[in-house]
Amino acid sequence: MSEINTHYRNCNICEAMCGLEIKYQDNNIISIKGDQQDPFSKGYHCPKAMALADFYTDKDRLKTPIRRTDTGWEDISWDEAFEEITEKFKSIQQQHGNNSLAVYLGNPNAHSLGNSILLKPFTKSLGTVNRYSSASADQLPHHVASNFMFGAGMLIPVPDIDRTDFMLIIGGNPVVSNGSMMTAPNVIGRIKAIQQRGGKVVVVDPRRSRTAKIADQHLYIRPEKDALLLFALINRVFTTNKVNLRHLATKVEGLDELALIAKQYSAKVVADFVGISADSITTLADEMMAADSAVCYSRMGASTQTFGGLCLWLTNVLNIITGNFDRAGGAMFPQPAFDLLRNHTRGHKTSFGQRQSRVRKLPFFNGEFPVSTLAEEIQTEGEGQIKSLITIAGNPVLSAPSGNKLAQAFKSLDYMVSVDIYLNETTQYANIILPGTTGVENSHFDIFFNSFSVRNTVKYSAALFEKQAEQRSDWQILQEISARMTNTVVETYTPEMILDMELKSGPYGAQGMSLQKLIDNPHGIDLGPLKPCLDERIKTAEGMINLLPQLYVDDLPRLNAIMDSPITDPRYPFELIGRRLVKSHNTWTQNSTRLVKGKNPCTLELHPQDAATLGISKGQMVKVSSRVGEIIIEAVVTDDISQGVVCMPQGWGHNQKGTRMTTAAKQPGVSMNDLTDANKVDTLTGNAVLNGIPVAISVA
Ligand SMILES: Nc1nc2c(c(=O)[nH]1)N[C@H]1C(S)=C(S)[C@@H](COP(=O)(O)OP(=O)(O)OC[C@H]3O[C@@H](n4cnc5c(=O)[nH]c(N)nc54)[C@H](O)[C@@H]3O)O[C@H]1N2
Ligand SMILES: Nc1nc2c(c(=O)[nH]1)N[C@H]1C(S)=C(S)[C@@H](COP(=O)(O)OP(=O)(O)OC[C@H]3O[C@@H](n4cnc5c(=O)[nH]c(N)nc54)[C@H](O)[C@@H]3O)O[C@H]1N2
Ligand code: SF4
Ligand SMILES: [Mo]
Repeated sequence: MSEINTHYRNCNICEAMCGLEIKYQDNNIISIKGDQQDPFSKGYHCPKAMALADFYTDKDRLKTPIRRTDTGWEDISWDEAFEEITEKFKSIQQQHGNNSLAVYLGNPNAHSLGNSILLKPFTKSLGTVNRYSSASADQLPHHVASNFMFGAGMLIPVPDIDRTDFMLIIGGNPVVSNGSMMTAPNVIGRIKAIQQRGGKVVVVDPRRSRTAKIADQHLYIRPEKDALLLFALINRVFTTNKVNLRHLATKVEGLDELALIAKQYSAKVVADFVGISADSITTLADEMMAADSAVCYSRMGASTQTFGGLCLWLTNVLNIITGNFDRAGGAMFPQPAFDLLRNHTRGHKTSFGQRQSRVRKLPFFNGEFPVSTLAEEIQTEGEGQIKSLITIAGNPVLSAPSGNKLAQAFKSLDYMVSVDIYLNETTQYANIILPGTTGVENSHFDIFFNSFSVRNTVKYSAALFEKQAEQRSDWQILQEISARMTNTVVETYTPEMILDMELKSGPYGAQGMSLQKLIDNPHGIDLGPLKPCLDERIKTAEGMINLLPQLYVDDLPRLNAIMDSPITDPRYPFELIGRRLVKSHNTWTQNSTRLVKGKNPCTLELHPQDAATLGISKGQMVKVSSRVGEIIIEAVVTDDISQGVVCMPQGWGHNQKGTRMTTAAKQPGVSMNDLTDANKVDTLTGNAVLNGIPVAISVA
């Protein structure tokens, strides 16, 4: 046996970019700890990091291509797999047109250096416009707001959590999720630091989440009413004449028109709908305005709902008009070493709505159609119908709304391929599964999450273990398919070559930034706190912030309609919201033995009064039904949840026969997305609605 060695890398599971110190001997991981010398995470990590060792050794993980046959799955060679796949894709495209081939991209792509770089040329080589991803079941409204207000969808303002004096968190639970569209390792420590320096943290959520529990104040809100709350806060800024644009006074368009619109939404007018008293709303606005610096941060609960588009626009507006934009302690733009906007010119024409989805006419944006439309695009006959599909690192049968319907749609495809490490709820419908390398077998660099980071930092991690002879990386798989689809030779560039070029041409290139520099600094390099940089970063034609893009104005009648006549279907009197769990990541980490043990965490929380009315007690099995489906789940009675609202975890439902995730199957849970409804979307952005789902509850 050889000696024990130490390897440093960033964890690639969630957005927090925690630095890890891994002790290993030969090909065995001995321990995984937080890297104390990582300048950003400083030793912090969560329990999921340890699962990197489990994914590496997982016996269920696929290492070679497999093909579905009438009698089960068979191993096939890479060459045979590539040959069959490209022959099928080409012949289906020849018969039904290029767009009959679709691509679905899941969340781990954003956590992979190779995929982040290769996916663009890959999808181009397929010659189809039909691209879908988990982004439209997630953060799409953030990108739409940035696109219309700042001129680029990837120009995301991030809360300067380390310097703010007042943080308003709407629909986010960063203590559990470790932050999202806000890369901040040890977010719990950073929140506590706000309090220690005399600041205040307020959480707006229909549930007393773990973040709400450590906050200074928690306001229970009715699901999907955040746009009204945000308007009322903005209204208060205008009616008290406290608009304070600071250095942005000459950089903002649409202020007067916005004031007129906001007039309609006083705290008094919205209070009953929102479920928060008018006094509490005006006090919240006054406290935010009085703080030396403040920031409003809205996340999943605000984005994956019927008014996600409006919520993310209004969040930016609130930060701007209270003087908390592009300023320390407010919302700021990161300046990443790998700058996704390097070649993005000012006044770049937006792709939003350039096309519309074929069946439901939902907007195309950033090269994608909303995932809520995928099932109908497969199942609705006619010109442009999807006939074949490739999924890459995604599990939409469990992660997309109306997951059941999507499974039916996948069954009806002429041909399907999945690039994935597991035979799971989605990939079981593929004709061929191509397994990439994962986790510690891959080199790593966070292209996306450095762009959403609360501090400018940069780090590269080499692969810890060589892949085995029969294995291929995801990016190599993509390169091979591209070459065969276009009848060209396989490209010879590697993700590292592109990374090095980008680092050298990026904002720190002149100071010697390069891949070699990062290899020489395995703990990462701190590039300092966020700096005001609006003039440098903004991509609108004239360099102005557009406070009032027309598409939001056009969407207001939809918001007003809920005040005129709140739509409630008496058959479904409860509203279902989701939750994330500390020890699971979306749908795919549940095969780790150390993450899935102990009590079944897939339970339905309901308020004691609702439980009493329905005759439900703790531990009882209940039936939850929605317009699209029903599930049976164990009840937990708790006043953490608002009356009339129920809550269950997302990412579960590993109970399907055709899958091969043996650990996950021992504690399968049920899928929340058998209840969510693909027909219920934020029609402005096309984003999925995953919260506020009307449901009925009864004893099972
Ligand atoms: N009801 C409800 N639904 C939700 C949410 C919610 O809050 N509530 N959240 C939404 C959000 S925010 C997201 S991001 C989406 C996620 O939606 P998806 O991305 O579709 O789901 P994941 O569970 O992330 O699926 C990851 C897939 O990638 C595979 N995988 C893991 N690592 C690798 C790898 O290195 N290479 C390859 N090729 N495959 C790999 C896994 O086996 C799995 O099949 O779910 C959304 N769905
Ligand atoms: N442990 C763990 N960490 C994760 C993940 C995971 O699966 N597990 N997934 C990762 C991914 S892909 C993402 S995108 C991020 C998401 O990160 P977050 O957005 O921080 O995570 P969520 O738990 O979805 O938080 C949403 C919150 O919104 C609340 N909510 C629901 N409906 C409403 C509403 O109508 N209004 C308001 N105001 N609040 C509402 C919910 O109660 C919940 O507390 O987490 C990432 N981190
Ligand atoms: S918080 Fe996220 S990045 Fe950090 S160790 Fe946990 S899963 Fe990994
Ligand atoms: Mo996500």
